[in-house]
Amino acid sequence: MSYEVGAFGGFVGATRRDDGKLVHVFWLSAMACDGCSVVALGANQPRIEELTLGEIPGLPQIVLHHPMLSEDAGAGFMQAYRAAADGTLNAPYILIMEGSIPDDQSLGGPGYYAAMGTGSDWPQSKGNVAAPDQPVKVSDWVWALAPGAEVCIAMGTCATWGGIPAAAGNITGSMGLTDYLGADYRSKRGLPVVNVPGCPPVGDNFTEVLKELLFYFEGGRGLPAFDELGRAVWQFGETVHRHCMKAGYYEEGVFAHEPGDNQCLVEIGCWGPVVQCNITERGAQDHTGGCMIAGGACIGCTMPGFPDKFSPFYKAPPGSAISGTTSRITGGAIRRLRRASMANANTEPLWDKAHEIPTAWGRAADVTNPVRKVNAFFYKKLQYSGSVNHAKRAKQQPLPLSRDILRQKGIDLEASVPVLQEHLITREEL
Ligand code: FSX
Repeated sequence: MSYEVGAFGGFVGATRRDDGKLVHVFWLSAMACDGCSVVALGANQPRIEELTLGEIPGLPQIVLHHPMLSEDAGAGFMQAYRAAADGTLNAPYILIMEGSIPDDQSLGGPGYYAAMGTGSDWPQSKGNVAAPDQPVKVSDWVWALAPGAEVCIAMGTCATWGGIPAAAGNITGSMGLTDYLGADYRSKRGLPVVNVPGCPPVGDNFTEVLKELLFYFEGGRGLPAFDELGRAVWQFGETVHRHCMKAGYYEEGVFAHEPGDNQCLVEIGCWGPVVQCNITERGAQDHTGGCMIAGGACIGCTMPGFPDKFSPFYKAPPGSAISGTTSRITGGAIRRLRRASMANANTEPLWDKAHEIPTAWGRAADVTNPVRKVNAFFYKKLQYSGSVNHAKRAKQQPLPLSRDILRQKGIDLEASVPVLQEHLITREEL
């Protein structure tokens, strides 16, 4: 029996595009917290809706079959899964795995840890895996659907490397999709499993990979660059630390004492320097949020070793003792030198010449300080060597005659409200 393409429900609200170009996307969920579904719904580069409505030029419309998002339920919902597993879908499809896959194939009976549909939804061409009224293991759907898929995408760390359900002490024998399908697995298009790790992953990382693969399948672009573990190179080729907004603190040897502190979090358990993840440049959602931006240490959730190899959480990684101490020594010296340059750059050439900073905002820098003057002299020598010396040019400028105009006009400035009595922090004290 064959089914007309587009006869299945799919995503709520999707109408069929005129050109009839469709790719079905089958979502399977096993040992998961549903976080991956939530972040996929929050993605916006591209949005799931843009894909399901077929709004991206050059891409086919996708028909998303998702246990929680599809209009259909029960046997109606399972109809498309059955056709795909049976080879009668008559349309290309992609398999998305959310959550790790439990070792329930080895239980030797009807016992299961994660199931979807019943035996009556299962294609008999694939053998008999469950009685008509009994649940079908998700692990059965995976082995039945993976070989015919254009590509299998493991969504989230549970699906990629096993994640939390595969942590030490678990009783389910859970594993990632790559482990379940084995080293020889290739999709219909010849691709090993594509991995989008993160617990949960950045939603945009998933929709972006899906979009790039669809472009590739359509012949519009070459195969996206994936690393030796099937991760998108442009998403996971850099470490958290390299793009972290707190990395400058590390460089200057300044460290946080507790979560939420503004400084580098490495001494309170941040693994960012060795973790491959793009959350520091992409944010959690809509280019906002994300672990370090929210003051939280990186606990390595995108990495194959997560969680066991990154525990105990919030204890400084052993390697940070050496790198942190080195950074304190070298970074501390660099920080002081930078502060001196910063103090110099924080004064107008006019103030240097007039030997005063005309501000009532607390204690401004003392431009007459001899140490500061000597420092500025040598700094400028180096800075302008081989070029135009703007410091000299600025010195030759006459002082503006209308400087300090209120005093010149005899306006009484003593009657101000005393709001500035509190101690203001100067830049030198930062
Ligand atoms: Fe796993 Fe997905 Fe961690 Fe959750 O559903 S990747 S537990 S945050 O998000 O599978």
